Amino acid sequence: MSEIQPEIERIERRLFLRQALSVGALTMLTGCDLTDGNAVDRVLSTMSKWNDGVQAAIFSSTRLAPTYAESEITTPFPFNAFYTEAEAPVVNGDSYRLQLSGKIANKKPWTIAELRTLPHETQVTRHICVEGWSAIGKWGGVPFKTFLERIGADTTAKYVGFKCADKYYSSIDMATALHPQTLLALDYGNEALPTKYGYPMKLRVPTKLGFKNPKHIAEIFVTDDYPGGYWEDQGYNWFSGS
Ligand SMILES: Nc1nc2c(c(=O)[nH]1)N[C@H]1C(S)=C(S)[C@@H](COP(=O)(O)O)O[C@H]1N2
Ligand SMILES: [Mo]
Repeated sequence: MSEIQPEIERIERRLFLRQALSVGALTMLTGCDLTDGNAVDRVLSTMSKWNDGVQAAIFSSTRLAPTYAESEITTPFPFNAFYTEAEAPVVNGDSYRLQLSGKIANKKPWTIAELRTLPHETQVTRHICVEGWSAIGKWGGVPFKTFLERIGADTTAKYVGFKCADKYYSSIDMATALHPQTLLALDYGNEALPTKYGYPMKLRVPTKLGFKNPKHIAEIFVTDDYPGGYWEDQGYNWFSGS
């Protein structure tokens, strides 16, 4: 520890200097002071998009999110959405068909029963919401990589997008879609997802923040065109790794 201490101090000092510089640079480069809200927003948005690239570059497709013991599960697991729990969409499981579009070879819609014939895994992981809470839960479902391969998704494409029954939408990078812990979750605990947690299906992505875990998925699409998302389009950082 004693040998690496000066090195740590050096790095901290450099980070500090660089941060101090970037605030000044923001004013200098843009020619606007920090009271010009729109200009500042544009700069921050550009920085956030640049940050997406950095996060994607350092994202490791093999590094796993921490997993927990069942005894550590948060009970009751919190509900969250852009509306109240009573307003969560009630999806009819019998008539439900998961729609597929974009760069996918076999776009045949899937029933829930068909999805349940695919390989099934469970995970106990932590969900982290930008609103300032986190909770440990248990989800079960089909490894998303298995599903993408099964439908003949073009895994060289850039994005996988999601449209939800409640008009929510989101999208993730292909590397995250193929990550071993990314799950097309059909279950919460040992039972089918209840309405509040996203029946009949949500994407569980423990390597990303909560808002990148779409519930009530109605359609999945594969594309090279940036699809954005409900919160992403309001300024939340798109990559949002956890
Ligand atoms: N369809 C849909 N999915 C959604 C949301 C939403 O409003 N609608 N909210 C997101 C946010 S911000 C969070 S924190 C989690 C909450 O999931 P939970 O209710 O299972 O805790 O769902 C995410 N997925
Ligand atoms: Mo969230």
